[in-house]
Amino acid sequence: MSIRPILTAPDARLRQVSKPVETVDGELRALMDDMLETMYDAPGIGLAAIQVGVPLRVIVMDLAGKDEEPEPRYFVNPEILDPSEDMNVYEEGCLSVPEYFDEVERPARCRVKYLDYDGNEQILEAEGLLATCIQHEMDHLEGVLFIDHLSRLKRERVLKKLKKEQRLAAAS
Ligand code: K1U
Ligand code: ZN
Repeated sequence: MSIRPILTAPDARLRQVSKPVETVDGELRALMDDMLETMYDAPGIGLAAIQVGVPLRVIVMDLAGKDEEPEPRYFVNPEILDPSEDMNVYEEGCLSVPEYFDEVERPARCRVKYLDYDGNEQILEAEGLLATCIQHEMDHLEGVLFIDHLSRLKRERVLKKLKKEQRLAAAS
């Protein structure tokens, strides 16, 4: 297993639409293992494959608290079914938009159809942070970042700050 570098906005690769996985095999499981290790190291509660530069429809998540047993979740080719009409607001962050958090409104509940780590089809009823996080990660598969849900003014301010930080880091 290894920790992979996480892409940071405004890297154009984060805007790609990820492709469906054809087979859940050893190579894909190695990618999911690396993604989970990368997510734990960051640390974060979710990660989409495109955030480590791999344009495949794969997500890992773990919402267990600091003092709880790890509860890794793997989603291959996830699809959102029946998003609820009632909405929920959560202050989101993103490992590809470091050190910025803001409120995003999303459906409060949804069902998710996906393949698990072994390639078996599963359906999950999601609500609360699980629903928020899965929708945030599904956005990554479409090349969408949580800052795209904010006003243009806020988004441009965040991107300008990130570009400046990247310029300064490259010059040092
Ligand atoms: O970049 C990502 O997609 C991961 C992101 C997931 C997420 C967070 C909050 C709402 C929706 C989706 C993160 O994990 S940001 C870091 C974070 O939230 C966190 C880090 C350490 C402990 C607890 C939370
Ligand atoms: Zn994110």
